[in-house]
Amino acid sequence: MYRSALDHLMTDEERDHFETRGFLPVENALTSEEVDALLGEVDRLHREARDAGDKRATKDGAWGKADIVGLSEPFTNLSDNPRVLPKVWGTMGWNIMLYHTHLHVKPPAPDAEEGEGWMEFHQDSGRVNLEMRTFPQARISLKVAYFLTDVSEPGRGNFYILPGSHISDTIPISSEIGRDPAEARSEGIPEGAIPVCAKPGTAVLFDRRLWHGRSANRSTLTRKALFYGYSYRWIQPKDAMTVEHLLEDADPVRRQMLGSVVNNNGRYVPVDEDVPLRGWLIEHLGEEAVAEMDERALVL
Ligand SMILES: O=C(O)CCC(=O)C(=O)O
Repeated sequence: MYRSALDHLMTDEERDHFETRGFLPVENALTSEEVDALLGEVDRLHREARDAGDKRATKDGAWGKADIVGLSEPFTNLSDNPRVLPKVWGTMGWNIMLYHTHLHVKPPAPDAEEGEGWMEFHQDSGRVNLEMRTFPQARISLKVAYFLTDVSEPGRGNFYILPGSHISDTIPISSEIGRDPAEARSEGIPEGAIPVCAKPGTAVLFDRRLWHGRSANRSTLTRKALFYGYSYRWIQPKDAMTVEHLLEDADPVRRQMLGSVVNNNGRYVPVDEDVPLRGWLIEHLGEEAVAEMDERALVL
């Protein structure tokens, strides 16, 4: 873990924003070099998918791919991004790991019919939303959206959110909860939903309970974005998390983020080797700060 992470600890103001609104933008989460390298990787994978005959990976088609973290170094490096991970542990504590990653490419569709090109509003985690019968539900995970292209104006396929909906007991729209969201029409946008506008290199953390979707892209720019989901270590990964080949050489905190465990019991009752992040935080911030973090994790 880079020491520079200590310069990006979550402030009380940021925590309050995340807790009350359900999301937190982090500008300059990526350097322009990192953005370029990630764009290169996204374009390469898109090309490879097209060459392999993936019908969705056409020039004009929206295309996505999951389980990207182990596919190349620029993707792997985001697992413990020192400008972002401190915000994740700042809200969830140290017993965390990456449990899902995906990328999405959304080309312009200027000829689409009015209202087309949306992704249904949803909360993340499918059946959890049905089977966890407490209101509000527990957070249990969050995602970090990385925007690689300029979505600083609406109409560019922006990520859409309903601020505050993560702790509201009302379901803002009729939706088939527990199913993966599909492409939809814009009729299903809850009142009060807003586009997230962001420059390339911006990260946006969002609570998995936050109602969100993806909007139509009527601009001339293809939108390219990455999504990194962090959960507690006792959750099942949402994709294959193909990372075995990275573990031997990974730094201990990165190994934790990639989901390495000594044994399954350590997911629930971790020993030091399971959670090097805890040791790192004690070393750099002290026992008291880590105890405070535990207190916070208990109440949220
Ligand atoms: O691509 C987007 O803007 C939304 C992605 C999304 O809904 C998700 O990761 O759950």
